[in-house]
Amino acid sequence: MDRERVLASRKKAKAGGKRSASREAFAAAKRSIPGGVNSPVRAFGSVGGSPLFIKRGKGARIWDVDGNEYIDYVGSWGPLILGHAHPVVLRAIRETMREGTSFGAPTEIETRLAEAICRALPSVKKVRMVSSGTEATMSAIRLARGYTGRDRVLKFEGCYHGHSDGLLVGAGSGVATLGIPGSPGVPAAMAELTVQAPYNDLEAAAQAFARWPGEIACIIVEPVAGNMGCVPPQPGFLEGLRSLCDAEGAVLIFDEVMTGFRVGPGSAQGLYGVRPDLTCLGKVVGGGMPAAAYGGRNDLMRRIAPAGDIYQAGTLSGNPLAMAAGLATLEQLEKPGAYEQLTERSRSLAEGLQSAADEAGVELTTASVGGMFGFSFHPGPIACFADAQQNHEARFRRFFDRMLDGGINLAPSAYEAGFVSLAHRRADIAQTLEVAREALRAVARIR
Ligand code: KE4
Repeated sequence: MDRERVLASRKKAKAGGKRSASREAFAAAKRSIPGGVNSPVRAFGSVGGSPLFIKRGKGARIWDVDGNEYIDYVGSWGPLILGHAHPVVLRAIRETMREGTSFGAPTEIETRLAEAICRALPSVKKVRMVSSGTEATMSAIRLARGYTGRDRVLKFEGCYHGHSDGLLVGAGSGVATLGIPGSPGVPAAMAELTVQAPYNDLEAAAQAFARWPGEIACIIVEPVAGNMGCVPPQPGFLEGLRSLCDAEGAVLIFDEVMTGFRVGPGSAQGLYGVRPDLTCLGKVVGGGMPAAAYGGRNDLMRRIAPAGDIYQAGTLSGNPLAMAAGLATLEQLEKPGAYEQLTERSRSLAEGLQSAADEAGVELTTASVGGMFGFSFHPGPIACFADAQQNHEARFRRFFDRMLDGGINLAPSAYEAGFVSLAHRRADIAQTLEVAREALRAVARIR
């Protein structure tokens, strides 16, 4: 988006009528959809105001129903790693849908995507397709419990693995704590089976095993935490979890729904050189269509029905249109330089935000790993959820608003990561940083 168009967009933004159509659409949606959205974070609850209703996307940009243009760093929360409406992905979906949309019977395209995943991730010997990340993690945990005969699960505060009952838990008191229901409707009996420890705290993880010896079926972890901003693993953390699981006979599950094919060609397990027993995937592997997966060691996966006795199923699992979109996306990512470009774009954005904040005298911590990034209005360091919670909410809201007014669409929550795509050019990053410099000057006025 060149400067003139940005100025025009910003002038329009100042007109105040900028988002009336979105506001009307939101009012209409709330009459038939809870909260007016089909997933809570979209409602702008933590930044206030009315969410954008999106009309279309193309490349690094989206347009709302008022016709405003934005450089987009949400990218549907990660799947749109090639950018919106990529021609190769659209063509793959179009050609597939000519033959039909779904059969409830095996199709060869499912095998092709499974083979592509197994080629990319050496730890994954077999993989089962499902339709959402929630299904993937829920199924991987059921598999770990069935395989080990144990019931408890160890997760880390601030990591989000979807909304299945056992994973919607709040943090109890203490270091390694039994979960308490994180939502009405989650039975205490389910929540209690989930033990939580602080992210990056190996000692606390070890304490959990000491406190419940022989009871913990698995550790599930985001190898880069993307649901409390963007919090990388400290050196030795993932390796330590691997050793703990080996020593305790527990299954190590990497939830790579967000990091899978996002942080590198071998995902986070390839980037950090730690081999999980099971991997959960989503987002990028569906290329913007509903698809996710879980897979791993043969001796584990052979327990999954109908090969084995641990049940999991899904009407639209392996949907041919989603497989086509996922395959087309992974094929584009195999092109030389793709991950170097994604990494360069998100790093230059994070570093640019950091220097702009330093210039404005605003305390900011930024991070980037591969094609994902995060920032928090806090001096840092940020190693766990308790650190992430120090984010200055009012400053985040002011920043979010000024960026949106300037035509930059960021995640409407400080606890989300941001995403670049192969469609983001250096000029887009430069434009984003120009808007950020002004936004940060406004933020500096908030004490
Ligand atoms: P879904 O069920 O939303 O497809 O995936 C759940 C999930 C599992 N694991 C990780 C690491 C995830 O980040 C997610 C979902 N991510 C959120 C964004 N942080 C999806 C956005 C939303 O909830 O609307």
